[in-house]
Amino acid sequence: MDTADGPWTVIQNRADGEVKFNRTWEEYKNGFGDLNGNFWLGNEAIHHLTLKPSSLRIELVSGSNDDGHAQYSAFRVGSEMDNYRLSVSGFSGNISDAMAKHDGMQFSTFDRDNDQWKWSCARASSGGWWYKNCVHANLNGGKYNNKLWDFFYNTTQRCRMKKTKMLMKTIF
Ligand SMILES: [Ca+2]
Repeated sequence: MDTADGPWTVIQNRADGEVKFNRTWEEYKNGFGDLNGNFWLGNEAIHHLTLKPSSLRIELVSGSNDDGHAQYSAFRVGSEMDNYRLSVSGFSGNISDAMAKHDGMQFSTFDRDNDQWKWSCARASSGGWWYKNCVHANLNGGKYNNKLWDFFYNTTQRCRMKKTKMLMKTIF
């Protein structure tokens, strides 16, 4: 996909509520949805893609139709043995660095709880993500209107996103 010095590989896209994101560990592992519409590429594929040095770009559209983006110069997803642990750093963008608090977290789904909360963040949010305790950014919330980003605007703590897209590219 050609955008902001691409080519980038889209790893997540949610433009409408056609595809449900409340999925099992195996589904998040292997990917689901429609590559021409709403989908999660799959943790296994993302892990393998990020074996090479990679960057991450997140493009959001708020409920008020404002565009925002966050970019991370370093992005890596660990192996399944490490529960697809997230590493993100090197933030730039025009919204807050809401992913920072998910840096270093393992992936969780409703059937596999690897978060740091006494209950299950994935069950509470109905989607798989790198939860900590629980959500500062979560683009995979199971309910379509439950895609969240902290401080998308300076003034409001947590905003619901209308559209979300996550892209990655290898750094050559
Ligand atoms: Ca837990």
